[in-house]
Order: sequence, then C-alpha cells, then structure tokens
Amino acid sequence: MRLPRSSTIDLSLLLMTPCDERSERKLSDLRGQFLDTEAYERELARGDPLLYMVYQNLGHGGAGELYHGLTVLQPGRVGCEYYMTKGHFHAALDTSEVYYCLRGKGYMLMETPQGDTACEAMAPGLVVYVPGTWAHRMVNVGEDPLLALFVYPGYAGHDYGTIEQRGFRRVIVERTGQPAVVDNPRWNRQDRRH
Ligand code: S6P
Ligand code: ZN
Repeated sequence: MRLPRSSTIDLSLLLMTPCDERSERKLSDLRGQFLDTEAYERELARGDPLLYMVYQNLGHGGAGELYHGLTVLQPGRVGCEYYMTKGHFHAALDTSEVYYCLRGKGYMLMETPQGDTACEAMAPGLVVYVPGTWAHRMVNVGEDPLLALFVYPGYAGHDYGTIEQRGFRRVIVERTGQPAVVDNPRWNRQDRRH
C-alpha cells in the first residue's frame, strides 16, 4: 500500500528531508555541454565543482504516481555560460512536469524534438509548466542557489542521450553583465534517439 507522506524543504540549508534519493552532479557530468571547452577544462582542473543536488521522493513508477523533489542549482559560470542542469527529454516523451521556483533567479530552457524552443523565467513564486515532448534544463543566472520543487509522473523515465549528443538549441550566456539567450553554434539537430 502506498502511504501518504510529507517532506520539509529548507531554503537555508538547501535540502529536502526526508527523501528517498539524493544525487549530485558535478562539472565533469556535463562534459561536452558548455560552449567554451577551454574554460571547461580549466575549471575541471581546479577541482570539479558541484553544480547541483537533486532530492527526490520516488515510488514504484506505477501509473498514477507522482515523483517529486527539489533541485538546488549552484551559481557560477563556465566562461560566459551560466551553470545549468544536464537537461533531458522524458523517456515517455509525452509526460509533463511542473516546477515551482522557491529561491534564486534563472530560466527554464525547453525544446521539442523538432527544434522548437522556449525559455521561461524562474524566480520565487513562478510556476513553470513543461508540457510533454519538451526537453528541459534549468539555468542559474543569479548570485545565489536556484531552488525549485518539481513534480512529474513516476513512469516518465529520462532520456539524457539525445541532449548529450545534440545539446540545446539555445544557451544562456552573460553579455555585458546581463543574461542573454543565444543560438548554440554547436547544436546538432537530429532525431531523438529513443
Ligand atoms: C526529473 C526532473 C528533475 C531533474 C533535475 C536535474 O524529470 O526534471 O528532477 O532531474 O532538475 O536535472 P537533470 O537534467 O540532471 O535530470
Ligand atoms: Zn524532467
């Protein structure tokens, strides 16, 4: 039997507790995604910084279940490109996701397999709806950690391979002190792998 439960999100300690799974991604996990490869190697040589933590409550992936949790994305840049999450399509392509921003300042970059793109602001109180078929990636353009609660169907699964290979069509870089959404010159349009 599935039992009701609650967790606490602590906006100062930057965590959700209790949770079923806690995972972290470091700069080395995003190899090939940042535009400035020299800056990437330089940062990596300095010590492979933590980019983000994900706290999740899971289940058995059955129809009707909602997985949910907290993403904590650190501030920083590789060259002029802001820290971001790896980004993915859902393996069950048509599954959607809701993000509720709790702290920080950033954007949700999104794109479809056909290459349509969208970008929604993330700031405390803003809710971003990611419809099915849209790949999604959080980008932190602020000085503080970017925190967001997320909820998605338990059977969604993740396709990371497509983004690893083609990147996102748009990237967010700092231009004269401001974030700018620009075309990714290395974006490699190809069909989704799965
Ligand atoms: C899962 C949901 C989030 C992300 C998290 C980290 O569908 O979108 O839990 O997993 O924000 O991003 P990523 O791209 O490394 O999974
Ligand atoms: Zn997702």
